[in-house]
Amino acid sequence: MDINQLNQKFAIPGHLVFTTGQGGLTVAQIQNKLASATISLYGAHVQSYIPTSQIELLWMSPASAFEKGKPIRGGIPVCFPWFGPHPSDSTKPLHGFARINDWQVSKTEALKDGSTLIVLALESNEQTLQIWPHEFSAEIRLLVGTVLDLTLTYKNTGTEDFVCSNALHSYLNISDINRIGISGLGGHYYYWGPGKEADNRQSEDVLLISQEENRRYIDHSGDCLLSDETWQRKVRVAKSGSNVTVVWNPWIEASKTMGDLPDEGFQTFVCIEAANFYDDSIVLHPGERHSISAMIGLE
Ligand code: TA6
Repeated sequence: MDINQLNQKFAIPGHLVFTTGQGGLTVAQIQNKLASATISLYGAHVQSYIPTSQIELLWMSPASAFEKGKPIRGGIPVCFPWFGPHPSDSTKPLHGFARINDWQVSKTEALKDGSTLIVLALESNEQTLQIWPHEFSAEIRLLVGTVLDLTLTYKNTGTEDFVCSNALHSYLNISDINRIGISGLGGHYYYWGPGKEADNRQSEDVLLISQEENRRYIDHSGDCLLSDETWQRKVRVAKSGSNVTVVWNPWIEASKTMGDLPDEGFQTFVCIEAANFYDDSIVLHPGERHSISAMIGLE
């Protein structure tokens, strides 16, 4: 569907309109009494979420490509059906193919509480089956209100079991990496980056970041609270259907290796991601489904 057709079928006056976004990608522009958001149909990717009268909650790289075939750097990439490199074939796209595919709009709705819902869908097709030989249907429900509420649900529509991993890879906008703290992770064990064992344990209650971090906390299903001293705000990242939480900041050296991230970009974001990975990868029998959600909002 082109933008006119999308607007005829799914626009909601006073809530949602489809427009051409950066790089010519089609976006749903949501503006209601509670918040505004920009959601790209490419990747079902939330690019921006701003509660009314507040500063942007998500971080977007000024050097992001916004080009089909490449992931958008920032916002909330949807990592599916695998997280990180493909387990056995490193030529396959990092973090799966969901974030580099076009999703279809299946529903929009203005809710009574003033929030706006958009539901996007992706199904296995010839191209996905070549990369990942499993039939599936996936939908992502994005609810834009006082909280940004995302739920990715995927179903095994094939005849064999499949195993997958996933993440809602939120890039959170911060004033300064040296002036934030993340609580909710104290006492939990984590893998560090590609490490083979979750043999690190966070002893402190509040995580401060002063170097590259790539922590994958296991058995963690609770909330994280991101406190920003300069902006005097706290952002809660709550989740469900996820037992792994990832905290990532590339810091100085790794940032230099990423073409779509300015060298100093790491100073103004931190990723706190709801994930299923490692022993918490999801096995689905034919006909089964699983959902993972993230709820991001100000305290
Ligand atoms: O979630 C952390 C992570 O897996 C890191 O290892 C880092 O590679 C990051 O995601 C970004 O991945 P990307 O493929 O978007 O460059």
